[in-house]
Amino acid sequence: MNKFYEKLRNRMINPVVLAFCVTAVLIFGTTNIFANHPVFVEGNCLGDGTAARTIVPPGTCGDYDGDGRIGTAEDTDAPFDRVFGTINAANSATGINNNGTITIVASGIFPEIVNITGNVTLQGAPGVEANIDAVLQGDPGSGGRQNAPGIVVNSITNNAVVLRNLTSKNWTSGIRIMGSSRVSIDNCRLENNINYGIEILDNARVTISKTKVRATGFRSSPAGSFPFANAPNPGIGIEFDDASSGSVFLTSVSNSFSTGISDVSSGSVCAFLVNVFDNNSNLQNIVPSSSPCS
Ligand SMILES: [Ca+2]
Ligand SMILES: [Ca+2]
Repeated sequence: MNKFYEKLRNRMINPVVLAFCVTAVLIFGTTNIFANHPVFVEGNCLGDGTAARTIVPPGTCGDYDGDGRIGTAEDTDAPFDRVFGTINAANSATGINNNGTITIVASGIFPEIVNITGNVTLQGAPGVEANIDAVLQGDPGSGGRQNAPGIVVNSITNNAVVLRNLTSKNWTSGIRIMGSSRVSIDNCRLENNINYGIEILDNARVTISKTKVRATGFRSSPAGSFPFANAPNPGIGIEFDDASSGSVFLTSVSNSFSTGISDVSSGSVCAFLVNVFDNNSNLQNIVPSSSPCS
């Protein structure tokens, strides 16, 4: 009889082992399952301050899924609901894990430095104002953010990054692209960035289309007022540097402190149907093509 119970006990799963297995599945299994799946990011309909980015009455403008949470509260309630309140949480291991599509589904100001290192599409849904802005009213971090670039892409050759229907403003560079990144910037707006609207470095290849770059090098802020007290460095709308290459199509660059579109790279840069006005000067080393870039 005792031997019977001993055999039975040996065939039962040790409760400690069982608990470990369940925990491992919860931690590792679900994370893997949800990587590379599309996720949504809620805004707060451009409301002011930081207070309205946590718990809100359900149905508050921006609360896309109606659970009464936006901002960081939406990041932490149940990460696997695929709805987030910040871009960085959406891009983290509990979101797409730098591999997939992030769609911003409610208008908002996102005071976040966004680092993209994988195969990522970051986009505002049609009609949504997705404003990645160093400045958030009432947030003491605004001063520090204004001394940093906003969207930084540093990816590899075989990844394709898409930035679509976004605004990036009040940074040192609105968008900085590095490494061997392959990036498409479509229908974006860059405003009041001090050094560059779009800065393209290293071996990156970038297609810019239907994009507007405004007032690069002009801003009054705690980080310094430009260009009066602190000259921008250099205040160029779009620049291709190092060995980068790319094309600029149906794009407008105006009111830059320095050059509108500059090519100082060793790679090839083509511009077709560009509108440059009120820059100093409008174009450097670029002769607009009379036919589509190929
Ligand atoms: Ca919500
Ligand atoms: Ca959530």
